[in-house]
Amino acid sequence: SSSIPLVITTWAADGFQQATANAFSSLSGGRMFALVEGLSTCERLQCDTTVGYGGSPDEKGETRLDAILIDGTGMKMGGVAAMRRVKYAARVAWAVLNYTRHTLIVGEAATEFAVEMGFKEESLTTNDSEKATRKWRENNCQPNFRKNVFPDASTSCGPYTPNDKVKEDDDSWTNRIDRFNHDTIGMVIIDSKGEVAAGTSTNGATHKIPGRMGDSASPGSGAYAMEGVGGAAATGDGDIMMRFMPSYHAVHILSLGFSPSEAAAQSIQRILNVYPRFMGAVVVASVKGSYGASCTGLDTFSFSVQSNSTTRVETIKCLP
Ligand code: SD4
Repeated sequence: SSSIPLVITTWAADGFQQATANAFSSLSGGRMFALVEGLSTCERLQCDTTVGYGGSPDEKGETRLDAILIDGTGMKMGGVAAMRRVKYAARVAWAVLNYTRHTLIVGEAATEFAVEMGFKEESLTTNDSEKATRKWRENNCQPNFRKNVFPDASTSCGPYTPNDKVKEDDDSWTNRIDRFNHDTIGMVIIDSKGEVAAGTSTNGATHKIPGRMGDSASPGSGAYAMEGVGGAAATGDGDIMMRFMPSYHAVHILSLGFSPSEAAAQSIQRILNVYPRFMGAVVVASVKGSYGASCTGLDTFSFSVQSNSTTRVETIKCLP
């Protein structure tokens, strides 16, 4: 089916469906407002614990947030990365987009900017994220994003013993990280005039090195939107995916006249050619309201989509 307006969102757990529904019902406030409402729904609900506060603690046990908003019309963009101590990353991204001439603000300074803009500063740590950090330290800090054996002053682990299940020459998450613990919200919106917006929000990768920025806040990687063409958003192994700008790539393929599903598949395949075991998915929508997705590293991938009064879930088989 293809009709507009349309909202398509990575993943399909309840929170992601609610985010889709909230975005759709907020469209009267404009596509960018709808996008922020959608993404911040997941931040509030801590969708699958991988969006918003209290999820994916870094090596120090702290949660940091990445988010971006892109308006295909006029190519407006705003985002934050590795932002500490502020819960609503998509709303801070909105402030970057609307109240600055910048595109991305990162780290500690993103927190300062947010506070200046009136956002509340608070800890993002929860009992659950503390427990995850404690368990990780008890497990000799495995899985670990550090490749070589060297003292890690930032944790109590000291020099760590590489997990022998880990193939040290493989950069992908597949061997290191719980496959299901990475469910960034990525959303593409086509409004009733066929204008496109896309964005993401995530707390990134569990036990990452503090300050690691993933794909989600990176233009062209986590999301992309092109006026008159469509938009895309990605989820998965961000450290790998951001090397390929999969959202930009998918939208580019779409602009050549391929279908959204074909554009998504080509984008995923290009990464697979280099990293045959990465985990990731891309959702794509055209300004006409056709949509599709592609994935790898999982058997199937489910996404949420809405173009009439009900939010539906679709499931696709992933590329081998
Ligand atoms: C990241 N891409 O920070 C995010 C995580 C993710 O689904 O998408 N999870 O690497």
